[in-house]
Amino acid sequence: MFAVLATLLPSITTAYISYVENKRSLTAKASEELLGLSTQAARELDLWTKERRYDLRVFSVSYEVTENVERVQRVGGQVVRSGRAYQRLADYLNSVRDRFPDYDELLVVDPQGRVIASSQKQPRPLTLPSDWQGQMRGDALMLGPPYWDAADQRAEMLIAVPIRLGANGRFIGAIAARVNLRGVADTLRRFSPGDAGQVYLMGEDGHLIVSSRGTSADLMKLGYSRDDTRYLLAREGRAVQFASVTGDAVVGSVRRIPGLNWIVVTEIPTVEAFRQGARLRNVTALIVASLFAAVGALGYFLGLLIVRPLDRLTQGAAKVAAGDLEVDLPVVTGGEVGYLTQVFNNMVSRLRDTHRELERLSATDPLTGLFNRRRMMEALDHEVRRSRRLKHAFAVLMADVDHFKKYNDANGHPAGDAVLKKVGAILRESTRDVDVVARYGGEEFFVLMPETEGSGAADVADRVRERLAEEKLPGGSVTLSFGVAEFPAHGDIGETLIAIADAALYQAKREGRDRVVLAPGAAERRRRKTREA
Ligand code: GH3
Ligand code: MG
Ligand code: MG
Repeated sequence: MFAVLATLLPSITTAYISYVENKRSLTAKASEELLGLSTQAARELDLWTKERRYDLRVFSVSYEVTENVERVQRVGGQVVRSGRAYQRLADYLNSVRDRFPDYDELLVVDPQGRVIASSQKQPRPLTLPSDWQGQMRGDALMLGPPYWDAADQRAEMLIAVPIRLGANGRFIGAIAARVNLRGVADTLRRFSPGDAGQVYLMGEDGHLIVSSRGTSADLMKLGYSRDDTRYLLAREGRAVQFASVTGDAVVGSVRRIPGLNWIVVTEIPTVEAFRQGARLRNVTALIVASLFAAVGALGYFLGLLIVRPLDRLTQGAAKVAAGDLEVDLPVVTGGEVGYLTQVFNNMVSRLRDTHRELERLSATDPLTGLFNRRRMMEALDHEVRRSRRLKHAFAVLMADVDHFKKYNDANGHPAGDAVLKKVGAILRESTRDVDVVARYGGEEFFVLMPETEGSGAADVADRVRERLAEEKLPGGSVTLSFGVAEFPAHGDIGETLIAIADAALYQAKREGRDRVVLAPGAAERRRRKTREA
């Protein structure tokens, strides 16, 4: 967990900071580009209008126009489409129109706005804005609202300049032109930001006029709400994120065109603007995820390497604390943990040796090396339970050195000790491995003989007596008296058996020592037990 956190926190923080920085620099770059483009587009469009005004001015001062406007004949207010003046006017308009393909139709109107002549044979009805004369008086140019000409399938707008005559500049009519906005679309296309981006022109009320993708009736029906338009205009000259007319999320910039009630909008889809940022984000996420996986795995294995042995150590220590010294841990790692495991194993091994030694000392008699009385009692208890379960017999022998006090007195204690050692050795050698030989106390010995009947035990005792008799001891020969009892014939608990063997031993003493007495009634009781069974 620590390794994973230590990797993740710094890398995620770094990634976040670089992402934010990157986004900011991308935004700055996009804004710069968008602002530049919209400014250039606005300038171009301003220029475009100025060119149109200039063109129409040139037409309006032409001699063909000024000379003939007032000469066209009328009947009852209606223009007569014939006569020299009319023809010259119409010819002039036609020839001009042929040279300037941007103008779909050129017309001459009288001060009341009625068409006098047109470049087309059948002039379409002309609707001038109500304040057309006012507009022309101001900057000598009238700009009508852009519209979609359904008949000819094109976006157009009406432009007009006054025709004046003489030194005082008398207003005698106007030259009007239906201008095709295709040219405007072409201009915009040059400033379109990238393949996905676009530039478009809209009126100050928010409706679309032309776009860098061209002109269409549908496009002209699109538009922003009044609030959205206000929002964008309030942020003129800045790059902002907003929803385009099509609803897509875009980054864009708006610019008013001075002198016209038009706005240029330059925009690119947000996704496009931040594509680089998104790629960086994805790459970063991938790197962080791989780091997470790699460090997680490493951390996990390190954890196993450190935690597992520590776990084993803890469990081992708990076992030792509970008294189990048979613990030996595998040393699988090097380093501190491996060393600690080794030290632990050594410690437990020494503890085990000490424990065994203590156990040995607590169970044996130091002089003879035989089991002591405590250990003997345990063995007796165990044998009683075992034989009871298996319904087997076993025998116990109590032995006592005869007149040992005298021997001691005559030969000294060290010689007496040597006798006790000798007796112990003979007892040990004369019995089987499974027999338990113990020093019961002073010069008394005890032998437990599993799977043995009293008579068998008495035979063993006789053999011991014979061997002892052959022994050359420094202070002369020594004899032993024995008492023998049998399980379960003489008793089925340890204490009873000892008491009965002891009684038999005393009987042996009383009868003159150096003999074996089998407790009475063993054969008798055994017979009774067999009968009962
Ligand atoms: P009995 O034939 O009736 O058994 O006579 P006894 O002298 O052997 O019996 P008693 O109980 O009077 O004396 C036992 C003697 O054993 C007394 C003691 O000095 C001696 N003794 C007991 N333990 C040791 C020992 O560890 N070493 C030596 N050298 N003598 C011991
Ligand atoms: Mg004694
Ligand atoms: Mg004795």
